[in-house]
Order: sequence, then C-alpha cells, then structure tokens
Amino acid sequence: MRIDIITIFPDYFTPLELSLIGKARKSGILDIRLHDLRSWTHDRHHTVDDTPYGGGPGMVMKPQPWGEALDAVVGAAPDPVPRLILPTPSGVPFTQRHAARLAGEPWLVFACGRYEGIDSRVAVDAARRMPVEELSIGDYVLAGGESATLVMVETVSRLLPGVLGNTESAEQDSFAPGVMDDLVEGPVYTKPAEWRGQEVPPVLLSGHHGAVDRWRRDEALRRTARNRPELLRRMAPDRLDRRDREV
Ligand code: 6GU
Repeated sequence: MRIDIITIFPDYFTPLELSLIGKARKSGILDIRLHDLRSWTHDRHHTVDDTPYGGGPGMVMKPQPWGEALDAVVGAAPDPVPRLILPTPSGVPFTQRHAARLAGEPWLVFACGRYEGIDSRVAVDAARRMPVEELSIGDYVLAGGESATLVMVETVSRLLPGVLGNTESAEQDSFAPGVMDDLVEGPVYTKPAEWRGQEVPPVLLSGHHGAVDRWRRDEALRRTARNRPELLRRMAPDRLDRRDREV
C-alpha cells in the first residue's frame, strides 16, 4: 500500500520509522511518503494560512498550496485512483470497520490541516478526481490532523498482510469484525503463574481450548458491560448466545 501524507510538520511522523510500521516500510509492504505543504508556497514567508472570511477567531489554511500539493502528489489522471482522507474533528467517527476497508485500498493520501481547518473548496476540488472522506478519531479537539493521521495510519497498517507476526493476530482484537465484533478484550496474563499473591485464572493453565475460549468470551462480555455498556445495548440480539446471556 502507498500512503502519502501532506503536512506542515513532516517531522511529526518519525514514529512511522519504528517498530512494525518501520519494518513494513523496509520490507516494501508499506510505501509511506511525506510531503511538506510549504514546498508549494511561493512567498518569502511560505504562508499557508489566512484570516477567515466572515470573521471569527483563528486562521484558515489557504486553498492554493493545498491545490498544488494534491496536483503534484496525485497527478491529473491517477491510476490507481487514491482515496483522500481529511482528518477533522467534524468528520465521521473513525472505527475498526473504516480501518479494515481502507486496508484494502492500494493508495491513501492524508491531508493534515492545522488552525481552524482547510478552506472548504479544497475538498470539493479534490472530489472531482478522487473519493474524499472526512474522518474524526474521537469527540475531542486536537491542535491538528497530524496525530489523528498517525492513529489512522497505524490502525490501517497493522491490518496489511505480513505486518503483524503470527503472535499478534488482529482477528481477536477488540472491535475486530467477526467473533469479537462489538466487544472489547478481557484481561491477559503471562508467567509467573503466581505474582504478589495473585494467581492466574486456573482455566488458562488447564489446556482445555474450548474452556479457554469460553472464559475469554465471558471476560470480554463482562469488561464490555463495565467499560462500554453502549456497545452491548447496540449489539444485535442474535450475536449473543445462551451462555453469553448468563454472564
Ligand atoms: Cl481528525 N483532527 C483534529 N484536529 N482534531 C480531532 C480529530 C481530527 N479527531 C478528533 N479530534
């Protein structure tokens, strides 16, 4: 997968050189390209923002550098056609479902806004050439789209074939589409079997895989009820079996 990131802070993305994503880039699974928006400015001060029409606080990102940046990065008739992601607190809430869908795309472009956002005409102009999605990572306001882009790139990247090792399967993750859909994961344990007076739940040492699976599902249901009750309320009734209802 190719990912282009356009930002006024390319240095913000050095974490993408580390760990799983760094390895995926070295192995060629991931081709991440960073672009400094200011390289498409033409004035001495490399200006990317201006005052908002209609007044009000803060500054808005000018359309001109964004238009030229997207022209240069995407081209006139791209093949394949990339998907443009606009991280914004006003966007659709980003979920694991979005991540799974985006992981199937060949090419994503992230446009990181700062200040009060990007002049709205940029998204309309880009949509003439490619699908555009406005996505938010949660109900709080960040100083810019960079950290939200890091979150989305990491979430999508770990779903790409070959990025996670066998020990770190994405299938049993909290929110993973499939069996654990709409549930958060329960507690996990490693050696020693006793630590500071606490024993590991004996079922995990029993070797009975069926019993272990059932215990994990019970614990996931309990933790979901405690921390995310709204997830259980919206869950389709047919997704709970008879044993689930007893938990
Ligand atoms: Cl994507 N951007 C900004 N600036 N703030 C956010 C956000 C995005 N998602 C939640 N808050």
